[in-house]
Amino acid sequence: MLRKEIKKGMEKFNIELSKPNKQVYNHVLEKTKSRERSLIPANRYNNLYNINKYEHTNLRHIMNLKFLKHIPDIDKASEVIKKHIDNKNLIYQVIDYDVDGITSGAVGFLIFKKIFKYKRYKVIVNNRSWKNGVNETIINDILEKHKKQPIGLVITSDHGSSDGDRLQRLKDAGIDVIVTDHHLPSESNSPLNIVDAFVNHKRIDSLFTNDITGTAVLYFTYLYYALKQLNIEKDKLDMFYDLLPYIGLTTISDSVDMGDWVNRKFVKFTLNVINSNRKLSPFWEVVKDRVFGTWFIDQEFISFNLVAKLNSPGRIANPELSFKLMIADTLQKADYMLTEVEKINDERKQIQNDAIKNLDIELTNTDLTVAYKKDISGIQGILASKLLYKNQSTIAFCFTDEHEGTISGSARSINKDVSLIELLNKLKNKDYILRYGGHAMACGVELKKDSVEDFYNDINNLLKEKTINSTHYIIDDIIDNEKQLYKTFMSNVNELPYGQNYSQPLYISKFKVINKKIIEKNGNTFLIGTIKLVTNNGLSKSNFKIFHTAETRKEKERLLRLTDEEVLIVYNIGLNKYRENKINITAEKIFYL
Ligand SMILES: [Mn+2]
Repeated sequence: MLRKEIKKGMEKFNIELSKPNKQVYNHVLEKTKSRERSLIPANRYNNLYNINKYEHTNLRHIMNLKFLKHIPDIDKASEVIKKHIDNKNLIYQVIDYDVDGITSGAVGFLIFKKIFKYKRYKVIVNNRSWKNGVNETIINDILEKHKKQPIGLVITSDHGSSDGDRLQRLKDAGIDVIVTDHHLPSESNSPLNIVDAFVNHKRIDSLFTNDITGTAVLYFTYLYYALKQLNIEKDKLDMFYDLLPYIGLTTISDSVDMGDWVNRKFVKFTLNVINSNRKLSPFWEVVKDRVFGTWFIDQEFISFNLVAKLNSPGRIANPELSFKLMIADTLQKADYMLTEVEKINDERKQIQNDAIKNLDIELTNTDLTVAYKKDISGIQGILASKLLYKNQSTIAFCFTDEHEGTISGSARSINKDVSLIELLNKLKNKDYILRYGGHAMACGVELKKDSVEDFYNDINNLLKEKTINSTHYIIDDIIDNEKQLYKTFMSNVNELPYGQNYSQPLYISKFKVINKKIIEKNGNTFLIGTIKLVTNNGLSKSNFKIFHTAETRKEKERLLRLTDEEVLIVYNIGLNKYRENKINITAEKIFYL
């Protein structure tokens, strides 16, 4: 009868139960004997491909020539690298300023220094104010350096696939160029047929189908060189394995396809290694030192704590700091650098909180917020997500002046049905739109100065033509007894990692609120409290911790009136590391009966 009641509620609130793939379900059930565990992959995969690959291949099958040779131009790149190393030429790596870029620089530097023992290798870190990609400033800088001391080879990582014309200038100066990247090559300005090797698995002629990060592409390019040209010995290959946690870090930070068996291997390996007693690089050792409340570093810690910190210097200061932290050769240096990075991160938070209170332009209604503020370059994206909460609108854009004569902004949406990229596609012929890119939930856009109001009006008119449906939930399972909840919790842990295309499972249950605390902070409203599961035999023996963020003003007001009532909750299930490792219920949405 409880189940019937929950199902009725699901109908009323437009919640759908996922349909598991039978083949996947039966395959996993046979291995694990667990219904709860089998549901997770069966609700995410349509076939056994990734599961079979994950089960039957190990890291050794990835770290070899037979697998890596399918990445376009990887063999060509190894010949070029060999030529320049043999001639003892000066080699420069050019990296982007986000976590994937910075990490690719650290990995490149560490491989050349520690494994290849090659000293003439330098890294140039891009800066936000110079624009994205391999920009004019970087090219001019390299050409300037080249005049003083000849450079043999420039290698890009995590960018370069849209910089053909600029890289041509390096070729014209007699410098060899290898592009390693994972971004979709530009149609109009691809480096193909300009540079000596264009190592990018997103090229249309690519036979390599895994969705790996920029750091992984660079790492594989160097590993391929080591395997093919150096016939490296086992201890040196072990040193390549030691760098894998850096790949796992970027696999989490760049939100690449987490259903992909290769990415699952990287993240699983990374979490195992950094939580083991193995001696790690000073960077990882000091990161581990700062984890409080528990010894365990999980994906959540990496994305919300570590990645946020590492990105801060690139946002408001000099991204070289994060790079230096990652290559530090002593614990003291790493510790000092991490403290500096943390200071900048705190400063970034302060700037952000001040900015949201004192915006120069703020146009808002229930569907849309468009804001502008002077001098907040680098934090527009974070502010856009804060604006969603502050104004309770469906989408938000935040702009600032980054380059002369234009304003650059970031956009966020809370509703998958309102695709930002589709909206911008419809405005692409407006003369104030200069550049844009991104996807459904997050976008970047550059406008002519003083066009904020026109932009707001045009987007608003497009939104009026659309009916915005409230978010529709697809859940993994209905949970109506305590034993099932515990089994589901264990299954969630065993099926890690989650991410893009392998989302964390969602469940529905009826709970009774035992006690609650409402916290209002920086314009957000949070619920923390204790709940019990409603079962056919009354309430569960165990208490569970609940956490929830109100997304609309209406939800916030209802939360404030919440009593010890029974509610339907759509939730993720996890571990509360800060409260004696108890089961944590993170409510996506609370439905009142
Ligand atoms: Mn990247």
